[in-house]
Amino acid sequence: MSFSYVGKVIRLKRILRDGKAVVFAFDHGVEHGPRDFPPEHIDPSAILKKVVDAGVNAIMMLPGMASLTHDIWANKVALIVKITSKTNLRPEEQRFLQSTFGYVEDAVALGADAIAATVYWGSQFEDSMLNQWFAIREAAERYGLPCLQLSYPRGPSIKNMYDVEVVKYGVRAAVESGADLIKTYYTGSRESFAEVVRVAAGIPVLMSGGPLREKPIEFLQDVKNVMDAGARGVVVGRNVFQSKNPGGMIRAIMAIVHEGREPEEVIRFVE
Ligand code: FBP
Repeated sequence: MSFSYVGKVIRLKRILRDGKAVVFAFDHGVEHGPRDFPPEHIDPSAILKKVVDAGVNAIMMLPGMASLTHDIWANKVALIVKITSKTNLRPEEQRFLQSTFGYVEDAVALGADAIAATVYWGSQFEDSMLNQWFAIREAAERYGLPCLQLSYPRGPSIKNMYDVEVVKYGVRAAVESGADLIKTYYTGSRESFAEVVRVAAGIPVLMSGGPLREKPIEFLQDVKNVMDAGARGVVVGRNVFQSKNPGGMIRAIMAIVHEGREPEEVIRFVE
């Protein structure tokens, strides 16, 4: 067995302890800008303390944020370092491209358990993003680091990025590009998401959270649906840090993902 294979297996297990995971996504300061954060969570340590205390499995952050907040999460949760990003300040036609936002070596130095990188399948910049993905994957392989791909079909020719056929295409492309974990969009129903899981052919699929749902129970229902469809968990940001009760949301999501509980049962954690 190669050392890097063993490293990957060990690190994946730190994220998917029982084969499933709840990951807190916290890269929005760059992807959307600080206006995404409610005033009480402008201070990153405030929200990170809440999600860590609530027992989240892993946090996905850009390198600078991981460095800044290490005293809060270190040795308590797994760390996924995302090394591609973009701002919404760039011209609209350039937003279907993510740029290098750090290196695999930065993630290694920070003690990461996995690398994350986005691929906008269908973008006019798909070719550059694939070059970036394979460079990242190659370096990560050397260090025994699993790669999570944010498989996001997006571009001028993609009319509906939540369409099941489009999401399936992106997920299958993620599998064929060697992703170890795949994060993608919810397709709106348990049945359609089961098709997404099927095309992943055994590679763990995690649901991407999306914009804040009007009522917390609606998001919890989405989580239940994807878990029933065979997903291995969720990567959620806004539905937690924009919630009135982020710790309660994490507890409720954890109970659905790890214990198979019903949304109606766990909504009391949030209310
Ligand atoms: P959310 O749960 O807030 O949707 O977070 C998931 C995520 O992929 C983040 O990692 C990223 O910052 C954001 O969504 C990207 O959102 P957008 O759909 O605007 O590109």
